[in-house]
Amino acid sequence: MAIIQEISEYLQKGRAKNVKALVEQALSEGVDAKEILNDGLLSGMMIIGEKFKNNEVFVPEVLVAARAMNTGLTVLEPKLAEIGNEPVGRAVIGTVKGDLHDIGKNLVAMMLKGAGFEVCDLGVDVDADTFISKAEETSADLICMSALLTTTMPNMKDVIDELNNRGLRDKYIVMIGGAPINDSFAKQIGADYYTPDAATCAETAKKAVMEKAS
Ligand code: B1M
Repeated sequence: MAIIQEISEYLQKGRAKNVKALVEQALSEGVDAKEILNDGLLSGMMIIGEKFKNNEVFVPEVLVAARAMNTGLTVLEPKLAEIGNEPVGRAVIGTVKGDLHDIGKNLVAMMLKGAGFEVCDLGVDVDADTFISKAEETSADLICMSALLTTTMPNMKDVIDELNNRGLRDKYIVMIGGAPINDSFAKQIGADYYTPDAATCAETAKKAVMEKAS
């Protein structure tokens, strides 16, 4: 089996140690770092994302796969920095003010990373100013917000209102999600996209960034 394929398959099984060893071996054999990233790590993570979307795997499997991906990325990062690998885009992500739920948000962050985004995770209980300041500071393309409580959903609108107040609304693609969120709420508050799960969020984010750039 080609080493790249092996990396993808061990990643899908969440075998971080094997992924690390194989990435090191591939680099020492002269395999291109971008090929290891795109066809090994990211493609493995996209397969897991698709299976998660189709209920073929569940949260624990995604978490161990993401951990394996991060282990592989740690080995690869110095090489990627040397060759100046550009991310697909940059995202800031957080759970909105007043809300401490972070399991779904973490999954979305991992999937975005798995899709090739540079992700700045702001954590939980994030206010509008923090979302916007960090987006400005990191030259983000996307502002991604998660909410799990009906009482904190309105805080997503505060971020969008504040973007409008600062004349920055058009600069960012705003994506929202979380169990109580739906498409009509996204339209109502002026978000660009609602997506129901982490894998769809990553796919949509990729398309949205490409569309905006074209
Ligand atoms: Co809370 N909680 N909780 N809780 N909790 C819910 C959400 C609740 C539905 C439970 C219930 O009553 N049945 C309920 C909300 C009711 C409502 O508002 N309608 C609730 C409540 C009331 C509360 C407290 C108020 C309870 C209390 O203290 N009285 C309190 C609030 C604290 C606060 O936030 N201020 C509270 C606290 C907690 C814990 C701390 C105990 C814990 C959180 C631990 C943590 O996150 N680190 C917790 C948990 C675990 C839950 C449940 C059981 C599970 C949530 C979860 O992690 N799901 C939840 C009930 C439930 O949902 N069944 C519940 C798994 C996760 C993978 O799914 O986050 O939906 P989810 O993410 C999905 C999608 O929504 C989507 O992708 C993920 C899947 O791919 N997604 C996005 C998420 N963000 C996205 C962003 C995107 C796109 C997609 O774009 C940017």
